[in-house]
Amino acid sequence: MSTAQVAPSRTSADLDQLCINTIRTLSIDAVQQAKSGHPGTPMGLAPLVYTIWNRVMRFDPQDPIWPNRDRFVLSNGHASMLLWSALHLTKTQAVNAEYEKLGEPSVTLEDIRHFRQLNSKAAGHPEYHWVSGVETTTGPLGQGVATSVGMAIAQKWLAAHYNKPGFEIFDYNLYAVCGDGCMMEGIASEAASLAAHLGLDNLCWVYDNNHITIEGNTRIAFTEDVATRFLGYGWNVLRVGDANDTDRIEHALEVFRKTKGRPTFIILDSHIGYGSPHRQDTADAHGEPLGEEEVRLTKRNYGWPEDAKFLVPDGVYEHFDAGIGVRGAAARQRWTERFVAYKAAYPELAAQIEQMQRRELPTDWDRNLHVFPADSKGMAGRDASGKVLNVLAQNIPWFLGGSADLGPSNKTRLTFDGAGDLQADTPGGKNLHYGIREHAMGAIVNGLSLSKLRPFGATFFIFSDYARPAIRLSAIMELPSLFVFTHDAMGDGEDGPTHQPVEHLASLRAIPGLVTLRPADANEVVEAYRYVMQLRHKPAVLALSRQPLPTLDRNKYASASGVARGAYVLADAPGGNPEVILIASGSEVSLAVEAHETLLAEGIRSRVVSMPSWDIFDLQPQEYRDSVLPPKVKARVAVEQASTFGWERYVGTSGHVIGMKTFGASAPLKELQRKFGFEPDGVAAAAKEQLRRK
Ligand SMILES: Cc1ncc(C[n+]2csc(CCOP(=O)(O)OP(=O)(O)O)c2C)c(N)n1
Ligand SMILES: [Mg+2]
Repeated sequence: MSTAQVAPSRTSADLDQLCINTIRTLSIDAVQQAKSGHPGTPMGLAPLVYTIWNRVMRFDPQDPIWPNRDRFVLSNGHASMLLWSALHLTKTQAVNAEYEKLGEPSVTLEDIRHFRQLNSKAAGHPEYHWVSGVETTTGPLGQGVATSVGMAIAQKWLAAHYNKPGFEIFDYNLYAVCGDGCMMEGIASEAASLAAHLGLDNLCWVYDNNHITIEGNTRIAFTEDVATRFLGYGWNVLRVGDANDTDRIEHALEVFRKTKGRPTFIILDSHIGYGSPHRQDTADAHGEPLGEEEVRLTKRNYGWPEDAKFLVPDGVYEHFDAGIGVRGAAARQRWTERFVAYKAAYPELAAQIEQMQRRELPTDWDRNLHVFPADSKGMAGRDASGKVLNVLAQNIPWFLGGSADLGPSNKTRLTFDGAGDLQADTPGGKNLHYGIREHAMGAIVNGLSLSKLRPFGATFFIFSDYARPAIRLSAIMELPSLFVFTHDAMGDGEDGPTHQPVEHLASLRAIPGLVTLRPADANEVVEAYRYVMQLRHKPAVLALSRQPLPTLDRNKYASASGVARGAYVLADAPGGNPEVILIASGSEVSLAVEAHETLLAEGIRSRVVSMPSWDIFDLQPQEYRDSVLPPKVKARVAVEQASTFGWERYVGTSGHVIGMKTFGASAPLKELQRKFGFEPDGVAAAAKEQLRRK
């Protein structure tokens, strides 16, 4: 049915209400059917989502990856039915991982009928890589809003680099919806503070001020003045007193779009479970189905057929089509024409945009990467990293990043001409200053990455803990986010146990899909970067040393290109028939090499395996893995200045692990190495002990 056929019998306001109630009832029915999920918030926020999508957002459902689309983030991810309804009713199209349109809807009514069931696109929470039209995975409260700050920084960065007079290639806005939970989580505060500092006037958060969380009314734990807090950050704070008033919502969103120099925060007073006679304004509306009888009563309240399930009344699809459909298609059409002309005028810039969208790298992206000569004094991992970062950021125009206030220690500063600082008045800078906000940094890196830039964030390895939830999400989302963590072990000895990572490698290695690399010398650092830059759908963590590590003589030992296989034979017994294997990563590799030389001199056939990455090694064919760690050689010693947790998988139950079983201590590194057994003699002795027991 066309819009023209529907319109005469109903006013536009009727149709608005019909669409809003469709979102509500789809959500109610889906949760009821699944016997699991959150009906109340979609019931309260349906008018908001309707207004953003159908009246305001510049988004073409026919092409959900159009680069200049407005982005919508549902930070209160438990209200996922809002998003599934919006994607379904707008007939947003599916796109695959290779950015090809599949000619099918992203979310079908069948998916909604199977809400929260295996293989349904309507999953429990919005999942980025799984459903087209989901801009970021949400569920852990606070992550969505923090990620939206990264997206907003990215928009400004892209505009600064690619917009030209007469060619507004990037001028999109970011809308994030959040609830009390997001407001309480610290990450939101970190991100909000930075967003205002950077004057992100392309960013609008709408706060669902419904006074309800799981345990009841927010008065039990959350009584601060949120408006004053955001005014303090420097946001433009607006209030809409009635979540059902779509005109007021639309007006507030208009004020947002006209506001320059600061982000906008809209406090929306709403009622969770709106329209449910016994559940409205109660915590029960948050997390459980309404129940059959209450569903009926609620539908009666909405003037909805009481027994209808998953009903999309005539005129609803058409009304969305006439709203977001027409507006989005026209906007994309105009942009596409603009881009054709832009391509003619600025072919190189246009080519960059196209490569970036496909997550490709420019040709010669790895030119001028260093080859470090052998040097027994060597170089710290962080110093080698700093040199490599400066090459990569020049070769890859959209590579950028920074540190959480530890740039001088992380050696992450990009120092070449034109790199610049990213600030409110210089949004195209390549050096970000996240401030001491590791958690928001992780989410912002993800937001930049979702916007197709190649970003990195840095801090001490110990503080990866402060960013871990965002790192985990980068892995779930399959984003090529890069985390550069220095001071990877006890290298900052005197700082003591609060600053010495122990369990961090094990903990990050346990995250599925995350590549964790701990390079052994300057050339391994180069190869580690070469590997991670080629990842299109995986995040990576680099754990780098603070202290100098000898640069190994690659004429004598194997090439560092073995890093690309996760582990490789660095030094071997004559003839390649070892009786004992020493496995190490990072700073302990040179230690293992020293022990190896001693053992060789004593006639013991040892092999050294440098193992910068478990994750990459585990991806290699069995044949390769067996060639590096021959199954018949049971005498094995692993050395790593980190928790011993998990090393059995490489040394076997009879092997020996020299690692950390306690926290470290405050003392000069040399003394710590002695105290905790990280000395060549100890490694050699462990190898001999292994052989004796054989
Ligand atoms: C980091 C995090 N902690 C806890 C939860 C579990 N959780 C899901 S929803 C929720 C309550 C959220 O309240 P609010 O944001 O006000 O949402 P509303 O009930 O109003 O929809 C909690 C605690 C979570 N998803 N993420
Ligand atoms: Mg709430």
